Amino acid sequence: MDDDKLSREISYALRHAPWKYSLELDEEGWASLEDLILALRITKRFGFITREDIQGMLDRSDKKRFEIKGKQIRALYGHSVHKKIRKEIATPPEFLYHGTTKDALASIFAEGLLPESRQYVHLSSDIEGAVAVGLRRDETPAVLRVRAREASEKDVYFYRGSEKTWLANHVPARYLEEIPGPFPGKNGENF
Ligand code: HQG
Repeated sequence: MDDDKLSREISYALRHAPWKYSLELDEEGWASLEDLILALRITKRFGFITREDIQGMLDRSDKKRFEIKGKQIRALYGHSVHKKIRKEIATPPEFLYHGTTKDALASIFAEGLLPESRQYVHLSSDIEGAVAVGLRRDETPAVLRVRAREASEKDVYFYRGSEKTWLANHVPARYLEEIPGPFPGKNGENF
């Protein structure tokens, strides 16, 4: 089983386009696991997929993207579907981190962090996680530190995504600062 391809396809189904898989998400993003499996079986690539394949992919993944509970499955973060997924408000740690492109910095320091095409802004619980997120789009990304606890005590709600991913609706620029490297880059070289 190609875990990466399966994870991407399920992300697409549960975050962005459930209707293409005849799925309906409830308020917390849950969908029927059986219906997801039936929809995946119609595709060429996952014609013989089983619940065990999906569970195995989840268990082997270095990032907790999905959750299975009984007969249901959901994506823990990343949604772009029209109806906003309800997340639990939680008190964040003192600092959270956000990895982004250097090009986005000017705009981020003007407007704060915005969700862009997703429902929530995504934040990492450690610097390493933020570096990995930033490296998806920039070989030498910028890493921001968010004064999350202070923001939550003043005017920002934070929500739990996964263990290492936190969510917010908007993070004003006054709670952000860029942290200097060096950070470990893609091929082992620091940036
Ligand atoms: C940027 C993946 C200009 C923001 C990742 C980011 C993560 C602004 C981009 C998760 C801005 C949105 C989410 C502003 C924010 N001006 N640019 N005011 N405010 N941005 O992909 O955080 O592997 O929607 O910095 O690893 O990159 O799929 O969010 O660059 O955990 O599970 O707008 O998705 O997880 O990009 O990534 P995204 P993200 P998975």
